[in-house]
Amino acid sequence: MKKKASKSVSKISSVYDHLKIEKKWQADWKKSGIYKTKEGGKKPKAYVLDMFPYPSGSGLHVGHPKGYIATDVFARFKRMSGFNVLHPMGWDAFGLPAEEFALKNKIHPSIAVKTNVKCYKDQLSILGFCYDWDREVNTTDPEYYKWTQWAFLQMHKKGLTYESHEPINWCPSCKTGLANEDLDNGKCERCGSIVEKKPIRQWVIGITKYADRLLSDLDALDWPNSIKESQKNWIGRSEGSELTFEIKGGESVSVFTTRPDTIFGVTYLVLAPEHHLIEKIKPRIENWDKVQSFIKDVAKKTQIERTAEGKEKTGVHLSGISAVNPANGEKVPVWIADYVLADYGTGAVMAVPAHDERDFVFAKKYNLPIMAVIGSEHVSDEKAYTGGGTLINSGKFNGKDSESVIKEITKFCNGKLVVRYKLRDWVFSRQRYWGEPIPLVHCASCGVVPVPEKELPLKLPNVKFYEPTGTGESPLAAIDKWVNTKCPQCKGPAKRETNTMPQWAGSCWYYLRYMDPKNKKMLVDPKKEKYWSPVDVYVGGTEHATRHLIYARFWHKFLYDIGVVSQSEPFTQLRNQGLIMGPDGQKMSKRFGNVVNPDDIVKLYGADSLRVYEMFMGPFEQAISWSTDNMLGSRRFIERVWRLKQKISKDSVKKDTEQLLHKTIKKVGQDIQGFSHNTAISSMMILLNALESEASVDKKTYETLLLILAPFTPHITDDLWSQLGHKKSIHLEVWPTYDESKLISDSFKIMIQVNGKIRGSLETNNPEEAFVIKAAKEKPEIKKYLDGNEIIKEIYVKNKLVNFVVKG
Ligand code: ANZ
Ligand code: ZN
Repeated sequence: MKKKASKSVSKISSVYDHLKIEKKWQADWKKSGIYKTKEGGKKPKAYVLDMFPYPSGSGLHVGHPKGYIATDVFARFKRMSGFNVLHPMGWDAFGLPAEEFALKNKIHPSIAVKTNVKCYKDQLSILGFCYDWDREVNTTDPEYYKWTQWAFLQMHKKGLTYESHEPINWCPSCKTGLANEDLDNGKCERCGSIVEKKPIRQWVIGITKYADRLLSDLDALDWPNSIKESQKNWIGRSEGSELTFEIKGGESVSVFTTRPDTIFGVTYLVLAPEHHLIEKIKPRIENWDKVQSFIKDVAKKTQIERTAEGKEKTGVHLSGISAVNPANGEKVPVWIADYVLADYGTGAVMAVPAHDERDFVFAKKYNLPIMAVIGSEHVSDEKAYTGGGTLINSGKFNGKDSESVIKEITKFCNGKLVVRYKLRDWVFSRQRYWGEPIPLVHCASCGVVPVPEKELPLKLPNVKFYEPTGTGESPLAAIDKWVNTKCPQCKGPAKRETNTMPQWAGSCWYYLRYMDPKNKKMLVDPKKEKYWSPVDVYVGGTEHATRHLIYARFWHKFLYDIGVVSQSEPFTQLRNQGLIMGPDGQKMSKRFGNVVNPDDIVKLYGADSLRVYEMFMGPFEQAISWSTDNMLGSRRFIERVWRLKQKISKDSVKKDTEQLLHKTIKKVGQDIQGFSHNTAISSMMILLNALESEASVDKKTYETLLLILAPFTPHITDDLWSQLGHKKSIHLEVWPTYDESKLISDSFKIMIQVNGKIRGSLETNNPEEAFVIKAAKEKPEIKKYLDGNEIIKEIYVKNKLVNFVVKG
């Protein structure tokens, strides 16, 4: 990469010295503090937020700053447009990757985080961002996580948390819990052993209590539809019925179904392999050995492996067990299968192979009967018919419409209508060192007791050893001095909770802390919160479509319920940047050796060129490959702006050029507002062409070009601005206004003749022949001459005249 870049550097001229200029202006901005933000004043506010990065050991590649550049342009535009702008940055630095990095390199995670943050900050500063660094936050700073812990305690007090034995991925040979990301096809990434599920005591947050609000409040948000859809699917609200099937021999089992109308088509029942009924009926299962080994096999599979479309579904018949269909009293066989999940619905399914795809495939594979109960015209041997229609083979419901009988059939079967969610409660603990300690104490006589608020932050003990314990417990469990404490209530001996919070915790509310980063008394001062909320634009990658954006919305709603924040949603508008792929079209990654480092690019071509290029590459949301050659185009554009200064004289530009200038001011403003930065740049390129074709350019026009370019190329524009004699930074100037009257004047008047005589005229700004002829014909004063006559010829003189030659 380096070699290639230095070869193309010869192609750039030394029209201007980007290294010198960029350094100078960055130092200048820092010294004068022009990007510092205060609340208050008469200006409207704009809160422009990036998803804060996780500072990894490998630093930034050119793909990372794409979103940061876009928000920087946006923030600068808003500032120039008279807004009081909050545009902060910080670090999401707890979590497994930092801990693993530290273990591998034998440095303490707190040291590694410090080094990585410094490296990230250096990389960001050379790009010329207008962050207010006085508001920087770091989730691993005790002064920050104090409030993460505080919020958790409030949830605990409101009864929103509970302890539960939740399974973790467990590698029996490494003796460690593994995140889903550490699994390689169900095996341990490190040693290749098959990973087991091991139940472990954990803290869980009852986020499902917020499912309905998380869903319904999505409607009012200005977010990409695809993200809203992902959230809807993640929450997964389903209306359906719970129906009960008797099991011969005494027990019963409930199923959740969205299609009670198909109950007469049930040909078997399926339980999740983990279903609690199995233990009870075990003595009556005639093929127990086979069943047992199947259950063991399924336990090794991940949820995705079990349910993914196209994955082969497997199951085992429970010999000797049968159930009774509540609708018609018929006996149906009972199976267990991997495609039925224990933690959705009731963990049991009534299978209707004629009308459900998964059941159909399964029935075909195991030769189970298929019974159609909807619309004889839909019956097929090839696949399930999953739509609605007229019921058949359904007893007294025959002939009725399937949709309309849902309530009636549910009642007929003694079932009930229910709402189910796919969203699960949030397992809010990790058995790791590098996370926020959960501020709870276990006391033999008082039970679970919260750490008093005045003792927060409960700091992570600073220790040398934080390797996994081998028991599945957190490394904190092995630190006796830390674990053994006094019960805050009875003062007797007690033990600290040793689970830590998950990586997602700190990012749930950081945007609130930027509003008031140094407050020692509160998470955020209500006055400041009211002033800045909500975040007006939030920008980041689509990988956060669900987890982060669900957890943060939940956390925010909780804070809203306890009166900490004033609005029920945190992020009004969301925009996602598309990835920048490597020059080879693959995802940029060390593994593919296609990583382009922004430091190299900035050194060779300048931050301003990089910024223009990344914004010009294509639509913001689109993924696109990096090309250093194309980047040179952006560099040349900037150089041309630099050179244009030599053309400044007293003579003003031509009228068309002036019109184009006003059009461009309007378009660039609108485009930045709409995150269409690429089209904003292309319209400035068109303007630049026009200015270059002028014999000379007046100072005012040149300055206007600099002003609208300033958000994109902050260094060179500030430099040229000061060269023109201005004392104040261009970034404190006001966004230029355009003259609406100058825009309308592009319309022209076209005379309309019939047989050479003027009969009317047309005012338009569309010069196209087909449009003009049609519009002319439709004018009533012309129509009366044309009606009933044959038009022999239509003559159009562009922008001037139309003549209809008619016979008669
Ligand atoms: C019978 C039926 C007939 C179904 C039919 C569908 C079509 P959603 O929309 O995702 O909520 N189901 C229920 N619990 C399940 C579990 N634990 N694991 C796997 N599948 C489960 O899906 C609800 C449908 O998914 C339910 O409706 C059930 O199959 C299945 F023509 O019941 B249905
Ligand atoms: Zn106690």
